[in-house]
Amino acid sequence: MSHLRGIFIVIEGLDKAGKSTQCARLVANIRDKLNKPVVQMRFPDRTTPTGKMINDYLKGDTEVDDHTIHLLFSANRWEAAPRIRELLLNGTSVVVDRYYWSGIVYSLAKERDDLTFKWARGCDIGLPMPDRCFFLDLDPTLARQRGGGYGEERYEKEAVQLKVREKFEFVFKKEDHYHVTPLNANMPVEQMEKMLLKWAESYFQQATLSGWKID
Ligand code: T5A
Ligand code: NA
Repeated sequence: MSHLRGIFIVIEGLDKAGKSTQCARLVANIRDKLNKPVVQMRFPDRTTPTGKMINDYLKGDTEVDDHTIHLLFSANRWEAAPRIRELLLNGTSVVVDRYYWSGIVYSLAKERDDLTFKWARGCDIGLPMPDRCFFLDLDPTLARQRGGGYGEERYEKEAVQLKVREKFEFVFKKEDHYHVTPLNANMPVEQMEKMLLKWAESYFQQATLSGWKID
């Protein structure tokens, strides 16, 4: 029996851009309004062994070499890759909170000559590619004011966030731009939610029309 495969959506952005809020709403809408099976995932997934090491690093409880932590973030995605592939092939859509673009830009923001784009991109080559990545773009001075301000985690500082935003721009220009739709995240939650739902709806329609099947 053949069926349509699931769609793979990534939500990217700076800290506090509204990614988790929108992922949860999009997943609920795909499930309840579009009646499609869907699963939500996030990176880093702090529950796995690599995720626990990442969590300790982000909390500032441990120091980890810059290349090593980059590889751990990447490994954290590779661990989940077989499941993502399997879900999509079985017709379940997957909505992911952060993906390899975050991996690249937070490492490039460290501005080390020996941590290049090519190196940072390399270890994620071969991961399942999303059908679409929405980049929630928000000025860090506005992001900072959301939800009671930045927390205590390693990158939650305005200077770091400004650098990260610059790197997102650089990376989206460099490659994969056709996979990425930048959205101005300085809008009410419900408005952004509607936009993302509309996109998902039209994508499912297109997939059905073009008979986007997997045996
Ligand atoms: N990292 C991650 C790497 O270095 N390498 C990698 O490979 C990866 C994957 C992980 C950290 O690790 C780094 C990046 C990060 O620094 P995380 O667990 O993903 O961090 O946490 P954050 O992304 O920092 O999560 P946040 O919760 O801070 O940001 P979100 O998810 O973008 O924002 P959200 O939805 O939780 O909303 C934040 C606040 O704003 C409000 C919400 O109610 C909440 O209070 N809000 C809005 N307010 C006004 N208008 C809107 N439209 C709003 N939307 C949400
Ligand atoms: Na989040």
